Amino acid sequence: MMDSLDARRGFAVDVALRAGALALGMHRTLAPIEAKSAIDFCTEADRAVEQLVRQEIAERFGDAVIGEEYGGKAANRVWVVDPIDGTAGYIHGTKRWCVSLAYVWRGEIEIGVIYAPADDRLFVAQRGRGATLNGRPIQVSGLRHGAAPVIELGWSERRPLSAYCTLLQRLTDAGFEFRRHGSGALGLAEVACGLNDGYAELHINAWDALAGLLLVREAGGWTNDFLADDGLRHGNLLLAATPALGDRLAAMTQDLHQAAGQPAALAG
Ligand code: LIP
Repeated sequence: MMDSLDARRGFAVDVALRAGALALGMHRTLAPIEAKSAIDFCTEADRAVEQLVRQEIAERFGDAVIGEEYGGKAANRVWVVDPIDGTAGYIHGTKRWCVSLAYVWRGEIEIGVIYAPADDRLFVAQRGRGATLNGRPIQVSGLRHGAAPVIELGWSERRPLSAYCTLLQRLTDAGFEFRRHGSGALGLAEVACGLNDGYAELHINAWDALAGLLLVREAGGWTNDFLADDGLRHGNLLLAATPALGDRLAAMTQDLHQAAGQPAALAG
């Protein structure tokens, strides 16, 4: 299995780089977008990138795929794919978007790759073998900066805005700074390399989160058990941080996650 994991790691890096290049090239001639909701959109690039990744996985390994645009079913060997995470940023022409791929074997996240083509940042992690940014090892902040912790928050319509605002209040009461950038995958990658100290979202889908979760863990960080309660199919609360903040983030969010709505169904 180790050979197979090494082969899948190399494959994931290669296909993420090519998928990112495809999305970058398509931005110049982006056709009208499809609104999934008032704040959730899909472009032809989202679909083209996911189709590319699916075809390459089918031809090389034949593993199952769960993707944001075409859904899918869990299996012992399954890839979980967000073709463009940070779609709003992509549509608006910012650099804040990425391709996110995770490989899950028997319920464990074994490989995570996040590639942000617009600023050429390639994040790679393999379970038990560390995490890198553009080939260099990365580590969570450890709060070594000595300043106020910075937490990136994600939000979607799957949880009430009031719960998000309550969390903002709790963070500021605790003396934390907060940000929102619209890509959960990149937010997690930046926890892993110490550019922020934590990421929280009251509900997020597996395709946004799994690669980044492995990056944080392999960079010495703490995360919640996202895959519990069928998180792979239904999404879940997402918490990731430098270890010193884990318990505090959990205490600030558990009631908000449980109190708000039902888990979202898997797309497709
Ligand atoms: C995004 C997530 C982010 C969330 C956004 C959006 P998308 O995914 O990565 O965490 O806060 O609302 O869902 O839609 O850009 O693939």
